[in-house]
Amino acid sequence: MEEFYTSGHRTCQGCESALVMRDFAKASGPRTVVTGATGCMYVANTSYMTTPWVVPWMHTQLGGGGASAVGMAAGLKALMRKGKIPQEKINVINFSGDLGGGDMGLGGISGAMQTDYDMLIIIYDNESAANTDIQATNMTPWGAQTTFTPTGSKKRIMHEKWKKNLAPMIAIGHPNCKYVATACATFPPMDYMNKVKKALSVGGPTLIHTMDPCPKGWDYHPRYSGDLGQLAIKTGIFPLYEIIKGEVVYTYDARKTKRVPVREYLEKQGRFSHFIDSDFEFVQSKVDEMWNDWEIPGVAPIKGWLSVRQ
Ligand SMILES: Cc1ncc(C[n+]2csc(CCOP(=O)(O)OP(=O)(O)O)c2C)c(N)n1
Ligand code: SF4
Repeated sequence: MEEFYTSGHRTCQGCESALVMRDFAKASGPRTVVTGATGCMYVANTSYMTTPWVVPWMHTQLGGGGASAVGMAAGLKALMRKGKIPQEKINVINFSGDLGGGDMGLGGISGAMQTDYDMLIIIYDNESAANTDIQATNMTPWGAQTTFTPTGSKKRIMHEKWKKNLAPMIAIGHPNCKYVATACATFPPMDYMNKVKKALSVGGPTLIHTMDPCPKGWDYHPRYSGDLGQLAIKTGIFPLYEIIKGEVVYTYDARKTKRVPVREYLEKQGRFSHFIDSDFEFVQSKVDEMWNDWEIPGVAPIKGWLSVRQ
């Protein structure tokens, strides 16, 4: 397969977000235009006269992912209608990070998901605002150390929130969005690229949320990025699925497979080096709850979120 994200970037060694870029470009092919929100994948991917992008690429503001994709899709449609460019399928893809897309740009992405334009939004999730030196976002996992949430002698756990559950929120709240998926660039092999292809062929707005190990922010040697992605899936802490027209399809079924203890994933990362036994046990209990007690295992705890007053 031809490459459309090649050499010339300056992301860290072992950066899985860079692989998320490379693989979506490979899967979508040459008839693709890309918009990228501010973040590592903008800053480390472009300096004056240097870029790995072979397909047309545009930077957009940190929270501007959804609006920029709508604008691009609408612009292409208008140019085709006026006969200024040939009628053909051009893939419109935006990538936004967990802060840019999952927090700041969520309103614009919500708006984009209710349009009729064909576009794919990829939320690449390295679980921090990595570009500005690893600050916590709402997608940072419970207990992780970041520059906003360092451990201390008085308070060991500074980040006490559970990770925002982005993909189901998009799927449940946006009836015009026919395809939502979670993915990891390395595991299972080809799964992510197949999901990109599917998202681009389904029609209308679509979204993929990827889990991206980040050696700098998670504090581990770059050689372990692939292992950590795989462990995130095998422990069940990051569920893998597609939601196609309202139907959940597990692409790694952690209900049926014996889950690896989550401690094996957490203790390989410096950001959790302050954990004591009860912290590992707490995270394990939350992961078990996701898979054993949620109405849609690993995806949505309907009764856990909402109840009806009797
Ligand atoms: C409106 C606005 N606020 C703050 C910034 C500074 N800033 C640039 S990149 C960034 C972090 C982005 O984090 P994320 O979207 O998670 O992407 P990552 O850097 O992790 O790839 C911030 C806060 C900005 N560019 N624009
Ligand atoms: S800080 Fe993390 S996301 Fe940013 S370039 Fe380095 S490995 Fe990639």
